[in-house]
Amino acid sequence: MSYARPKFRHPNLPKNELGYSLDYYEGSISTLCAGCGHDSISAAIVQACYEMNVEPHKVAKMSGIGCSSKTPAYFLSNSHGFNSVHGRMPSVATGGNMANKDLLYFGVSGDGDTASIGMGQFVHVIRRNLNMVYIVMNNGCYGLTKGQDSATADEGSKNKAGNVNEFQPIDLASLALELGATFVAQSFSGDKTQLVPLIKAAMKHKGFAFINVISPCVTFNNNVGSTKSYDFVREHSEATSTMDFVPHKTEITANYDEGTSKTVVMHDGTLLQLHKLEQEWDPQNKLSAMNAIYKSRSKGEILTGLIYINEESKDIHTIMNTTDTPLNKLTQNVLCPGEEKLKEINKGLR
Ligand SMILES: Cc1ncc(C[n+]2csc(CCOP(=O)(O)OP(=O)(O)O)c2C)c(N)n1
Ligand code: SF4
Repeated sequence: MSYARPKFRHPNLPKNELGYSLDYYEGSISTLCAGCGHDSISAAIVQACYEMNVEPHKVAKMSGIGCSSKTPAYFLSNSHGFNSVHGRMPSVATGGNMANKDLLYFGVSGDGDTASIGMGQFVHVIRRNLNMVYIVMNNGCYGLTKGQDSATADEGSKNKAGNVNEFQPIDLASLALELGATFVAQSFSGDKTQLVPLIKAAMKHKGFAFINVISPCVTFNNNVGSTKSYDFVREHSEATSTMDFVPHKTEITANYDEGTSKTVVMHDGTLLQLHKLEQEWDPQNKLSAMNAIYKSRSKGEILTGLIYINEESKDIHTIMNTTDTPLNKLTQNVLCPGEEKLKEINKGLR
């Protein structure tokens, strides 16, 4: 069941460059549990799309199954959406993207959806560098099916029933890095200041942009002993840097000291300004990104922020040399060379 929002809005609400106010980017009223981290992530997506002047009809929201995968109903109600099968979102997104590369693909998944049933799909969508934003709303449990431990639950972490997880977790950020993801970030649902610029940068990245967001499940995994609870994450996260996202057309006025900040120029000229907390941090160095993740993990901390970016990234369409015109817009006379041409081709094969 979905609930409609009241239509009335104050006429003087601020508008973006397209003339839309923030509510134009919202979805139905959420039916998730009050306080669920996933709702904060939906709000961050709404904010990022509003501030980036995204045309909602040029967005495709893709998801699998889970509380997390329900969230596309709660943001961008004026966009396209496909709520697919558990763990199968990447292949549906790949199909959509191959047919129409002109849309902005937002994939939303859960740690169960991605790290268990969907793992095979996840690794291949990274390998292919599909041009999409892929957000995992990671709560370390299967929220929708009543809180069983997922494959990202930390070893020694306690669930609500008091059971301790004995298995090693799958670290999605380092796995994504290892598989060649060209944009890897990590954040916390309760940190909108960090999450919104990360989503904006991910939208601008040409290739697979992965954001692993720790998103506490207030109903089944917010207890003492859980490493995905609000308290634990607030006390144990360490940021790589703080960042500003500067759109292409905006004059750069921010001052920053050389040696403590780094500017990453994205393929369309937009800028990411990283204000480093760690002197040696270089988000374009994969080895240092790997090291930083391992270092944080060994201290029992969660590394947040932009962990890695490769601006030389070649997305699947560049690799496959597809036509500039999206495949779904090619007409029959372009696709079919005609009888005479076919005869000629066939002759050459005899
Ligand atoms: C093929 C299939 N297997 C199992 C299920 C049952 N199921 C529904 S959601 C879910 C896990 C959800 O966990 P997660 O992806 O972490 O999302 P969350 O609900 O925690 O946001 C499972 C196992 C299903 N719907 N389909
Ligand atoms: S069960 Fe957990 S993940 Fe699902 S809506 Fe409730 S708080 Fe969120």
